[in-house]
Amino acid sequence: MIIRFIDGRLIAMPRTFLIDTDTASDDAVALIMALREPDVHVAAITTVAGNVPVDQAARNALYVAELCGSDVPVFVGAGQPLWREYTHAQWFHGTDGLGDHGYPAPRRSAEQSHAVDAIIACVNANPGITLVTLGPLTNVALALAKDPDVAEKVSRCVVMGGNPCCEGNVTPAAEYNMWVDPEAARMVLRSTMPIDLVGWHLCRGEAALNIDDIEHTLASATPLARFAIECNSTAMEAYRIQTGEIGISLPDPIAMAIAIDPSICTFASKHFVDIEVASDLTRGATVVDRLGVAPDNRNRDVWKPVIAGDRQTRVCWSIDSERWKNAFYTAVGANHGSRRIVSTEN
Ligand SMILES: [Ca+2]
Repeated sequence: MIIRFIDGRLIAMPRTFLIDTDTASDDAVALIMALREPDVHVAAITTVAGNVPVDQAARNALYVAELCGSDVPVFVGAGQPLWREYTHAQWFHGTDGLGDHGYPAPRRSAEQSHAVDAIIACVNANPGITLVTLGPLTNVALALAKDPDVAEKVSRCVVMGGNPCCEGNVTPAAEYNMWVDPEAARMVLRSTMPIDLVGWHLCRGEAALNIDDIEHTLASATPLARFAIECNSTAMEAYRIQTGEIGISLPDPIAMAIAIDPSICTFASKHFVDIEVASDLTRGATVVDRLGVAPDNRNRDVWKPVIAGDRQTRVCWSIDSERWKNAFYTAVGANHGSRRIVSTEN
């Protein structure tokens, strides 16, 4: 909540969010969290090719908005990465990105404007806005290229993406959002926007919804609770095959929870961060200067473009899983009694 002094009175106003998404199953839950949060006004949703093709992403975003009773405008953006061949992740989320349960077409259509122009217009109309990115960074990179002043008008950019100092999920070296369009990711991370990086490592282990959490969610029997679990059915099985962990891993909702309540991130630190674009082996890898050696003489030339801006990325290393899950339960109407997390580790 933002407190403004208007006409001699203190007025509490919701914060304004702009969400860029490749709307698949975990994005859908993240959108529910933002659209259902009383302290947040979602000014626009922009869609990008990623987990699913961009038109499917827009359709899914419109459907989720409809479930939430929201008429937020949805814009269609880039249909492919800046230079790379597009690679979807329908193997993880289902052909429609929502587990292929035959959800009906949304009643509304996407807006006519391109998402890149919508980002520029929305940021200029709402200086100080919070930008939350849940997919490849193609749209945001294009917006920054077209209007560099956008960077200075965003007060906080929460990026779901990357694998800081850990394994990747789509290659051994990289997380999907960074890997799909590494050049765009590099452009955004090298911009002057204040970035909070929420990597995929934060959605694993006890942060994933386990069987008890899923049953707790379904017990509430709200349409949003059922949808949130159901649309992630394919993703749950893909996650089991990928990691051996049984549960629903929700990277985008965790990023959204941190965007809404920064204190859900329990430990973060600022570093120079760059994305690998040259190597086939490590394409899209998130390189974090965790020990602060980038400015040293032996590294300075390679890191010069990153260091030159003197803008460091705030990397989130850990979260409060109990509070994140309770934020999720509240958003989908399943908060019938707060739950304590019981570790399933031996
Ligand atoms: Ca996503």
